[in-house]
Amino acid sequence: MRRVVVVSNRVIDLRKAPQAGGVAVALADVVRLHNSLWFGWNGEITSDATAGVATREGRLATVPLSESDHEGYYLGYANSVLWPVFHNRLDLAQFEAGFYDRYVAVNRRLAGLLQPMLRADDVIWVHDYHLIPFATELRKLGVQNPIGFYLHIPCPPWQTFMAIPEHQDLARALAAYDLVGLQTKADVANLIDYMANGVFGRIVPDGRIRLFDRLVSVASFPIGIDVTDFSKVKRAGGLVQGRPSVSRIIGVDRLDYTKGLPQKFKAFGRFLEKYPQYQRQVVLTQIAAPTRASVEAYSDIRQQLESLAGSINGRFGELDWVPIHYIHRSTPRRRLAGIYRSSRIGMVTPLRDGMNLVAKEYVAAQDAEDPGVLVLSQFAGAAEELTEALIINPYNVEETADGIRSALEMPLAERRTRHEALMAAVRKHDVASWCQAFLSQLERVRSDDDPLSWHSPESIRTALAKLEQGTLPRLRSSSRALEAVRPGGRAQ
Ligand code: ADQ
Repeated sequence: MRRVVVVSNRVIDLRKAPQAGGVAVALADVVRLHNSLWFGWNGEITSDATAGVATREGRLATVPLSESDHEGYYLGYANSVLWPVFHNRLDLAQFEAGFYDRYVAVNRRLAGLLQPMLRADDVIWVHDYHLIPFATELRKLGVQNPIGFYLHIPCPPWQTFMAIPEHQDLARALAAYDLVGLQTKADVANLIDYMANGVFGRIVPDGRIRLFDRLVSVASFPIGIDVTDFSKVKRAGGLVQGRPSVSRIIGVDRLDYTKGLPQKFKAFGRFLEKYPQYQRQVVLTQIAAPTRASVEAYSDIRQQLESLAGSINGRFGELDWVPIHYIHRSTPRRRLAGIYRSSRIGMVTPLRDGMNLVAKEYVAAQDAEDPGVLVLSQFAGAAEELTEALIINPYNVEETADGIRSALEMPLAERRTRHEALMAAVRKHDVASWCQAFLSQLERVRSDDDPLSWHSPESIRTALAKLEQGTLPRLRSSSRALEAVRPGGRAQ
């Protein structure tokens, strides 16, 4: 089996770290399942300019960042430009001079450190928005291996993408990959639209995109979880306000402005006001792990949330009941499954999210005989698969408040039917199949390197047949893609 070299911004040893974000959780599973090397930042900031790579058990290879790299690359370009723009928050983007140069410089340095460790038959899998230029930098060093890229966050509409001053450089950097993977079909349609409209990419009949001087494949690979981690779990004991008569709503999110936490609190407050019979009967437990606290937008959201929790608790609370139980701390992962299982509702209401693994974890942790209900934002990538959840618009406080009531009053038979369908979806795209699907597609696109001749009638017929058979299902969502491969469609 070929070695898989996984590259991500942050490498975390989950045996030691109590908590992590979604990317690290998924990659730890990938590394467990494959002959692999995981390369990236160890989370440390150092003043030692000569610090090199530290390896552990031949499977983890990590490097520290300098203060200025951390500022410009991580807090700056990655989290103050790409993160907000890709989540449709242009208003929060800080296009500061110097961020982009540092971003590229760190990618160059990391690529230079990885290159001597590579073997000729390695497959390289680069993860997320921090590392878009990574393949370009490896290619400059002569690396010919297959290199795939996976974006864990959403791809924005093409006009939003074009607001990034360096968008053309980013597109050129994406073209250095053999395969670009995204979470959803909607993301694929956005990226193809951007490539076609923003940088004149053209879809060729085998479904790839001719971008600058390269051919790149773009497809969706919805990420999943390790279901066995969450099934057969026991209900958590010792939870505050744990009387059997009290129904718990659980929220577990990093404290991020994309996660819709103020909207969730407002909707819960509105629910208590509109349906007073539920006062003292329901508690919202929100676990919000601290994250990127030194980026300004994150300290703002924290203040907003604390003030909202205080005002809702002050208004509705009683001596023996506090409506919102808010914890601004990380929780050991092994405790989360039991907390999910003890909760009547899982409330996952981001304003925008690539996928959202918490939604899948909540479903997997339920008792199939007496399952809870998932209330899910239509703007989470997970909503594309988890269609049997109660899907709400998180901007609509009234609708979300009513969703809470519907979830609490849902009859057992309906809860079971919905849970069965949700569980099937969670199992279908678990973390192992996500990984397998991406890596086998990466192998395939590389072995296909001598594609059909682009313009022959035969190649067009083949492409259309593939579309009809659903072999290229992801392109169906883009009308432009269809147009491009139809005889008489736009010029290639
Ligand atoms: P995140 O934005 O981090 O991930 P999410 O997918 O929900 O979001 O993953 C969070 C993970 O961290 C979950 O596994 C959860 O259990 C864990 N977690 C969250 N809060 C925690 C806490 N307080 N204590 C312990 N564990 C906690 C990014 C994208 C998502 C995408 C993932 C994976 O933003 O859209 O789904 O990557 O691709």
